[in-house]
Amino acid sequence: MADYQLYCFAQSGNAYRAALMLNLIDADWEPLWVDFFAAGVQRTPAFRGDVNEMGEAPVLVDKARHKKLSQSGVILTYLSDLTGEYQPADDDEKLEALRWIIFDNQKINGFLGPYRFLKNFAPTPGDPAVMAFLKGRIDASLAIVDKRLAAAPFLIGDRPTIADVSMTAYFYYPAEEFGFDIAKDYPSIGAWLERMRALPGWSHPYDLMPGYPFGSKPSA
Ligand SMILES: N[C@@H](CCC(=O)N[C@@H](CS)C(=O)NCC(=O)O)C(=O)O
Repeated sequence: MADYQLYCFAQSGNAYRAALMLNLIDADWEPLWVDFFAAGVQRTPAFRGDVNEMGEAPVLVDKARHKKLSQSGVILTYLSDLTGEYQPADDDEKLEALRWIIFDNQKINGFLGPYRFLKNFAPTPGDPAVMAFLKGRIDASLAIVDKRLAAAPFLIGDRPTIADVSMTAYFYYPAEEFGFDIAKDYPSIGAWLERMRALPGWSHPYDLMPGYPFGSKPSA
């Protein structure tokens, strides 16, 4: 059995953060597929009772240390503290990483995830006014990240940390799933995505996590 198990599914950018980190640190891990779309596993009493009371993926299981952790930011912090990899350099950088992880969760991928869900996966398409609101928030927040990444190769300076791993969450999914191309519209984010893609162990979300409930594997 693998050292780590990750409850996840391919379309989840939130889960991708944790899956990518496990790959980047070359961990021995296996995915446990959460059938989010067809079965709504995350809403079942069994999942909420035994896996995560919050009803969310990702959840990391560390077998040897008897830990079960949710919230991608917590999982990233745990794995980087444990291995020393992708770790902020000192206490000030730790706070800085936390600042960007929270900004990412709320303002970047916190809007991008629902936008993509409403566009592709929701039973009824998103109301145009809601989509326009979300797109406005997305653009305003992406511009902030783009400006930051125009000034430095990574979010906290010259090397990648967990803040960068977190921020990648939904950015590598195909542009058709958003209806706009983040890498093209925000060139500094685009260049940073290439730097992240070059890291040893990097893998695309659709190659890293299981489950293509809509029939075919979407092309990257
Ligand atoms: N802030 C959380 C977000 C987790 C999250 O919302 N995951 C989605 C899948 S992409 C989920 O499981 N949602 C279930 C629900 O909201 O009912 C994290 O970073 O781990």
